[in-house]
Amino acid sequence: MNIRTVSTQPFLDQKPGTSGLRKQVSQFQTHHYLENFTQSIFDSLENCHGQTLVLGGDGRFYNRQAIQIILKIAAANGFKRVLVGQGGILSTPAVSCIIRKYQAFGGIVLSASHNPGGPNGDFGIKYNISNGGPAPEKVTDAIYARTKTIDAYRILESNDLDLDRLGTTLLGDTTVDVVDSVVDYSQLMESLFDFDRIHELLTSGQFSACIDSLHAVTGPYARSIFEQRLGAPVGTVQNGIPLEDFGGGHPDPNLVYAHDLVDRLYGADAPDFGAASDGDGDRNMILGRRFFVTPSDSLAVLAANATLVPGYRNGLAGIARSMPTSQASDRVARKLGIDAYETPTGWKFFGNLLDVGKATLCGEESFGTGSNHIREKDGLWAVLFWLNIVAVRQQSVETIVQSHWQEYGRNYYSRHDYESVNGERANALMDQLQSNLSSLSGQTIAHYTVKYADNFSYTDPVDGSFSANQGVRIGFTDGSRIVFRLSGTGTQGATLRLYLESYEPNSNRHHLDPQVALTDLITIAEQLAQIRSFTGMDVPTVIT
Ligand code: VG1
Ligand code: CO
Repeated sequence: MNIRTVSTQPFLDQKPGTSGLRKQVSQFQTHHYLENFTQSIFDSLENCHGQTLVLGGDGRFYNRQAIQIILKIAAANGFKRVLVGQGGILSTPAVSCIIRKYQAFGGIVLSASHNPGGPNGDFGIKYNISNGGPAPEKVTDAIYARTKTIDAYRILESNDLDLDRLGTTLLGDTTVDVVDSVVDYSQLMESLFDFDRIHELLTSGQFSACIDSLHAVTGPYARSIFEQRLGAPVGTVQNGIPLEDFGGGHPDPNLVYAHDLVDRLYGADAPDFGAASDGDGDRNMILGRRFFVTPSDSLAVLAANATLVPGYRNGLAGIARSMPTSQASDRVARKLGIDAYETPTGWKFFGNLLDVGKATLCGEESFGTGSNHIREKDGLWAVLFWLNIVAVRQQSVETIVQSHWQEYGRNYYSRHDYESVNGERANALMDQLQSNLSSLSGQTIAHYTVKYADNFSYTDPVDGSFSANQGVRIGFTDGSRIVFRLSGTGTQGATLRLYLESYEPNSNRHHLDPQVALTDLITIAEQLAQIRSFTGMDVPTVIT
């Protein structure tokens, strides 16, 4: 066995963001770039000798090459066993599932999620710990610190492995198991949901669904679960073969980027149910016939109906949401008499709450929902959850959401993204907002009175870790909110996210277009933040 120690120099831009390290493919292809980061991960772990690692990615350009490199570095660092998805394919939730099932030490997911792929697109790498969840900040901070001082990495000299053939190979002293990408995950789904009832629904001839994988990682999972196992007609899954460039699209499940699906659900002969997933399969969009379910509402509806689903029959311990996510789920928690938690953006903040059993369901406004079944958000899990509810209630998606609003009131919600903004100007906008915060409290703007204006910070109730600067929020006395933050997942310039929420208890006013219902708040946000003049943009690039 020939292990080489290669001298290297640090790259100073390897700071993980909201969800791992994301850069343009060309950056990852720079000599030593991926090697440095991988070695920095392993150097930051207690001791990887004799441990098991899970490895896979969303199939984007450079996935296979990266896997070969990481396998050889893992072997040189003493891992006893690596489980790698066939063809290099594992969705983010599947990695989480496999880490937990086989009690692995951790896992590496290769994905830049919703960012476009291909030679001119983005690539990413994230590390998950032994609970199956994203590394918490103390781990990503340690990895980042290591990337700034690293001077060598270790790599095994060996031929590339065949990633397409299932089975076991020795790589130096390390056992590499190429495993089926889907089977463990689909068994877990079957343990949670009423597959018989969903099968009945999908084969009844009375109900049709369209699942769009956007040419990304969920294709094999969706075809296996919905078409093969649950009997939905072939063709129910569209864009179901993972492509290295996602067919040139953004694998982002929202009304803008999943337009093929949206056209079908709003067209003639629309199916009853539509869903799309993102690049790495951890997020989802749910549509009914000519009806869009806001992700924040989706979390609230799943929570309110959880006991209809076998895996949650005994009820929920608590519900956690990220700060910008609407407060709709808090209302459900109140009614159920369970705790509601508010965390910073990013799934890593839910890990402790799930581990100690404080939260059962978690969600983010960015189309991510999940539960304690794994430690990641989970796109197809949410689709199955919805189908299970529809199958039990025998009602349309629209009826289910509308009756939810009747019972709880409607939290109108929208997110406005300003993408590819000049970084300095975006920071200047946030600085300016920040400096005005202290004078805002108590002020009346239009017919809104400011109740609080601050920059959100969070102390983890389980381990006490503290995270500051998680977004500027302005709350009004009637429960409405405006939130501003800069994205931590982009690779070019900055993305400003503006989140808007207002509450409407009166069911005669539940039919409005959210952009209309939120008009006043949109105007106030512009007044407070001077978005137009700072960004030079008149309108957002994406509205969800
Ligand atoms: C975005 C979303 C956040 C999500 C993150 C990773 O982060 O807002 O809710 O957890 O993406 O999701 P940001 O920092 O760009 O707002 V994924 O599916 O890209 O792993
Ligand atoms: Co994702």
